[in-house]
Amino acid sequence: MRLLCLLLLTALSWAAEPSTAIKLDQAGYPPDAPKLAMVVAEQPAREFHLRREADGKSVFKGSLSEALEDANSGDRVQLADFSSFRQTGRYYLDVPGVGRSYSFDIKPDVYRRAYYLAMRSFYGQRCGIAVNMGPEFPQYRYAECHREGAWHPSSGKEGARESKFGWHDAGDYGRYIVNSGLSTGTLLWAHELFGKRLARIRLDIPESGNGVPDILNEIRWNLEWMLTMQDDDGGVFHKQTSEQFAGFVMPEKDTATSYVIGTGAEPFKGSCATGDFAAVMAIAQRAYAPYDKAFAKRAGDAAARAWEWLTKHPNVLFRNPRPVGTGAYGDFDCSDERLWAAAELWRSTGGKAYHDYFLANYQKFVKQVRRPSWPSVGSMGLWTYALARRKDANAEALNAIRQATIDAANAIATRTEQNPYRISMEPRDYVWGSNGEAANYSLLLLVANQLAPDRCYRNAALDNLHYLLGRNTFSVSWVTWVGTNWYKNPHHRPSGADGIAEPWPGLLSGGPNRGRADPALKKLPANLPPMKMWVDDQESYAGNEIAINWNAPLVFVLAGFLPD
Ligand code: 9MR
Ligand code: 9MR
Ligand code: ZN
Repeated sequence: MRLLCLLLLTALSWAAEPSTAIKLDQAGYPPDAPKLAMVVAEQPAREFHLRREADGKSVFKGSLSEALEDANSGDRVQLADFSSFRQTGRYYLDVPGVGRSYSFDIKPDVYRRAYYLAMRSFYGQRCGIAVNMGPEFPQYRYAECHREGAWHPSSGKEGARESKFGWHDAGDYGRYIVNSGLSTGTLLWAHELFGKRLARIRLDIPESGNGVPDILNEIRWNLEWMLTMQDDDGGVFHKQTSEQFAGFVMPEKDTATSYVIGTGAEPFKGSCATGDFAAVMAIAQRAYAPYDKAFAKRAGDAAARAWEWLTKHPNVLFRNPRPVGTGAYGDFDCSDERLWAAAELWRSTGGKAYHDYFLANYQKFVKQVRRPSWPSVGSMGLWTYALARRKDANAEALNAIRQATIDAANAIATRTEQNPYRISMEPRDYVWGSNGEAANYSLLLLVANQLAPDRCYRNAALDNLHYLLGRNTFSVSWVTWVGTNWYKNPHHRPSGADGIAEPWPGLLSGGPNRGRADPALKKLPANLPPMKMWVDDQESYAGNEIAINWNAPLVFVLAGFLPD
């Protein structure tokens, strides 16, 4: 009898191991949102059950769609649609002949935990201060790092120099203004657009409880570093890193000098860095005004001085000076950074020179509205102009921006609805950091939703989030500690060097990279479809590194789907 019970129990789906053939958001779904899962099986399956995790009871039953060929992954995908089921709880899908899925939640604040971890991961990137992730993540800590700073010969100066503040860029310990700029700007925008709901969320960082929203407390750490990178003449140095990448050691064990690195020739500062800096400091000026007037003024003054420098040096490009081998973030065109700076400065101050510059230069960018990325921030400039809702705005410019954004969002939303995995990604989008591209598609859609509210934009934005949290060919959650089957081996020095098996929390993997630009990816079969070009291997810096410019749009999107 006992044996019989045991046999019966194991035959029940809730006792079985989850199958990666069923792909869904492992965090889950908000009750009022569409709810789709994907099934990729050798033999097409016919039906599915939604079952309560607690007792395996079927609460919803549906038919699977016919199988669709997916160009991104090469998978044959069937859809399980349980959108009409709205009851809060914890569930799994059971597909007869295939297996059961990972468990997931349906609830209004289903992304709250993911937001907390993803935003708090910036604290785990802090440079120049001891970091301790606290009782929930014991041993996840390091001592004050990279305090030995100096001017690199390429900066036109010499000698020692203070080194403090900022976030480590990624899996490496460099700090790069260009990438910091878009990342910090994106987070500041999350505060501006969704700040009411975010202000209540305590991030358990050293400043928590000081009366300032924690998202602003965390961002301040990086702003303080960016401010140290501005020269007396207003220009901003491109980056601060060691000459070469460190080995896989903890931050405090990387004792190489942290150099302020310049272009190697007059004027030593770079225009893209200075433009990003001006834009971000202009946002900071308005974001911090209610909390710290002196800091808001400091940021605003720094932005204005950076702008002045930019008018004299509009296109000084940065390339790594010899013998520097760290990240280059070498942009070819700084006119988009300058447009963004003009728009943010105008939005914060109403200054006529900024407005004139914007109006004389925005049209080129209206023709190419696109998701932002570190070398391409023109749309940020357009959108902030439209989101400013200032009385002195030019009606023609507003209409053009609005219409171009709606056109872009319509095309993306339509494409997303037709994609078997319900993602905005096209095969060519699987570049280095493709998961950041997916998140930035959602950012575009959520901004469009601000300018012209439309359910389709929100749904498509949410679809890309589902992809990142498990609804993909690997059934992997690309955010550490979120969902069940999250990836384990990011190219992230603290995760690799701390002696703890599990990686640091809240980190988004760079994602599939069709360019196979690292040794681990090169070991994969060459003809894999782009979505399959990924491996959970620490050696894979082109597919499985983490970076602040990928986590920032993730935070933005998660914030967009938190309840008010
Ligand atoms: O760790 C580095 C990572 O942050 C960069 O994105 C990547 C590409 O620039 O380079 C990584 O460093 C590798 C170096 O380029 C080559 N030798 C191995 C290093 C660590 O894997
Ligand atoms: O995100 C960057 C990607 O767009 C580039 O193709 C790649 C190679 O230049 O560099 C990426 O940025 C890395 C930076 O150079 C160094 N820190 C880690 C970044 C993420 O891999
Ligand atoms: Zn550091």
